[in-house]
Amino acid sequence: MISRKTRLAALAGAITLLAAACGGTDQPQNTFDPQGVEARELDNLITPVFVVAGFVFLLVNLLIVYVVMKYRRRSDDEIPKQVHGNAKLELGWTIAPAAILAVIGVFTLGTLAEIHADPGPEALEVEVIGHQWWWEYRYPDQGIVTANELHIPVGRTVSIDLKAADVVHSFWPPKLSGKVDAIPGRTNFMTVEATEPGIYYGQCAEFCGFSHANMLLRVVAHEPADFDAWVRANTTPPVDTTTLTGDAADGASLFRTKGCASCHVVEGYAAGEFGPNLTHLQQRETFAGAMFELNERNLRRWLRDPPGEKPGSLMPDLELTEDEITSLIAYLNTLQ
Ligand code: HEC
Ligand SMILES: [Cu+2]
Repeated sequence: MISRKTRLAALAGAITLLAAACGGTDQPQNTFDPQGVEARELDNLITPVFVVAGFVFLLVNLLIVYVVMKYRRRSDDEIPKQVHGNAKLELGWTIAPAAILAVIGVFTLGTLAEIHADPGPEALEVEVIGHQWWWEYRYPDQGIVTANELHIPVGRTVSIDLKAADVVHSFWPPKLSGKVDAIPGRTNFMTVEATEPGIYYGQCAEFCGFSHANMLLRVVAHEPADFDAWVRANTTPPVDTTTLTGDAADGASLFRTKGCASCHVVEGYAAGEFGPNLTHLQQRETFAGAMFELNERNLRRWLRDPPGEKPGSLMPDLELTEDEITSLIAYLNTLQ
């Protein structure tokens, strides 16, 4: 038998560990460290509600302890006082929580209205599409289609139309906003506005299959001028494949013969719509659902065996030789 004291100590230890995991503001996905307009609105609701809930929690638990101590059986033949109902008490503990919830409800509706406010004509429109297991970002006004990293300017509302290509996903950059589900066949709506430049981490927050845990995302917030530069880099005309030579030219033809072109778009060269658009691949810092840093070493490992690097990945192992991979990487390097 494990003694009662040991069990209590173990429980206390576990709770302390759990609580410690929530602390600190240096954690990249800490929802209690809001950095965006929407996240701050949510935080302004959550913090007071949490204080009230904490107070109720303490009160209820103190009362339980008090009642347990006061009315405990003191001897074997003692029968506690028998009571049946107490109208005053019962009314009290029905009305008090109802009143507290009503107040919280009013503030919740206010916050909902704030975060669902019409973003206005100045907003940047982005379509965010969840795929198993990566995020696609489309900027209809700029004509950009990219993946993994959502680039936005600071100080401007970003109006997001949220969709899903296959199953339900959930878009969640905790420091910028709450999570919103991406559901096949419908369009959900959310807004995001970063107040400081920086990289904000997030991830899919709705279990969506084998590599759900590897469906990461990044929101990169730029000063407006830097954002414009990013837009220019991602709208320059794509490489003219006919001008390539050597390994890059071999890679370009392998891109078609090995079937890459049936799953990936490279503007003007390949029109597959299944995987991420690769037209400006080199503008990204990460790939495969922001799981890997984009560099030659990681790309080589990826092309050797995608499901080996990312369990369940829907890009198959194409059994490429090392030489073919070298050529393909030379070609991918031209996708600036
Ligand atoms: C059956 C469709 C399919 C084929 C064929 C295919 N891919 Fe992919 N590719 C995908 C999918 C899906 C992903 C996203 C995988 C993930 O993140 O889980 C992907 C991801 C990638 C990425 C990372 C892009 C990013 O931004 O995340 C690169 C680079 C890539 N593929 C290159 C290639 C090359 C080169 C070939 C040909 C040798 C190829 N792919 C063949 C479907 C395919
Ligand atoms: Cu997902």
